Amino acid sequence: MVTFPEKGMSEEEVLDELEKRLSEDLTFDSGKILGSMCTYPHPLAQKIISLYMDRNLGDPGLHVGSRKIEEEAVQMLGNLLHLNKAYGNIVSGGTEANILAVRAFRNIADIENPELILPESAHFSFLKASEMLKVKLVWAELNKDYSVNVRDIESKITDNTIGIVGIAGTTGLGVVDDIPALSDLAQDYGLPLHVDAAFGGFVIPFAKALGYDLPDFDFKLKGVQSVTIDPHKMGMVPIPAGGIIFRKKRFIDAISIPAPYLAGGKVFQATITGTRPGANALAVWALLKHLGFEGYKRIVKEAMELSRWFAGQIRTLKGAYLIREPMLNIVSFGTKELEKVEKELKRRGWGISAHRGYIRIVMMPHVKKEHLEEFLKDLKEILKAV
Ligand code: 0PR
Repeated sequence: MVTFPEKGMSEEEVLDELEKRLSEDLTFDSGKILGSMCTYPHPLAQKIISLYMDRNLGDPGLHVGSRKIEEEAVQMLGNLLHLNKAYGNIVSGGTEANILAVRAFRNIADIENPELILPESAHFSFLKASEMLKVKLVWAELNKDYSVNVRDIESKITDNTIGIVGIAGTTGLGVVDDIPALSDLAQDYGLPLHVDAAFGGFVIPFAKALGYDLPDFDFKLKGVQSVTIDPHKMGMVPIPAGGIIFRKKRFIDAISIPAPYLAGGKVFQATITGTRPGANALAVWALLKHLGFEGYKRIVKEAMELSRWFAGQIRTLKGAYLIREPMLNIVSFGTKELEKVEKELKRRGWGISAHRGYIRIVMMPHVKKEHLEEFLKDLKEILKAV
């Protein structure tokens, strides 16, 4: 039984115990974490968190400066996504961002049996949204290339449809759906389109600038009404830092709850969380300012090149095969005897994720070629033995 401590331990003892206990954790600098969408945060962001960890964006009347900085971070993200004026918040992650988009669509539609149409490849955060908001999920089929089948989406539109979801960087394969076609469809039917670019939002703009051929996915497309874009994934900001960006004020109005007694007077909260970290929003602002478009482009260049190299290596392996050509910096592959291979890779200390019948490798900034070479050596050995 774990009991509430009667007497306190010294600071040193506590830190010692933590250090010992956390030796079980895999760390990003070990080079062993290959399947995560998070990474070691940028040193500047770490500094900012430790300086400003007392700031609470739930009470913006107290932390007026922090609130203004959050607002600027939202505007910068909006601008990256081709919006002149953005509405939104820095939130706890992609899950909260997706829930907020569904909530806005549902509240605006205001119908009895709301339905949301989304790709079979959508992240499980929409299951949470569905359960909490009582919105029925209508799943749309995927094409052979694992992008969503736009015609199948169209065939599923009914009077109960409150909106459509497209994904720019799917969780498993990093596939970018045909967002331009989804945007046209949404406009034709007068429906809002939400783009889940939790992962891709910090990759696609920079990859496009580097010359990679990727579809438009953001507010450039008139049907897109909201975008999830997570700084705590490829943005290199510490957890928690997600982003929800809306095209129009009416979406944020639809999810705003008054908190009139707070220091700021006329305060509204359009987030799920009440008390929420200001420091992470400040870190988003700081990293966007510090790295700039050029800085993120450099990070994405390395990640994209590494992905192409790794995909080429997998192609030459006997007993392994690519699920599809990578679009972003995610490479997923299947193997013979997948379960055994996965188990053995994990036993050898590799932090990988395997689901839906394949192993997913995410070329996050902490993943270097030498780590992948080690991984491939192990993989080859294992494939020979099974
Ligand atoms: N949308 C997409 C497309 C995602 O891939 C994810 C998370 C989310 C939304 C939800 O974001 P939050 O987890 O920030 O709420 N995708 C990762 C995944 O499920 C999350 C993750 C991150 C998992 C790091 C493991 C890990 O080590 O794979």
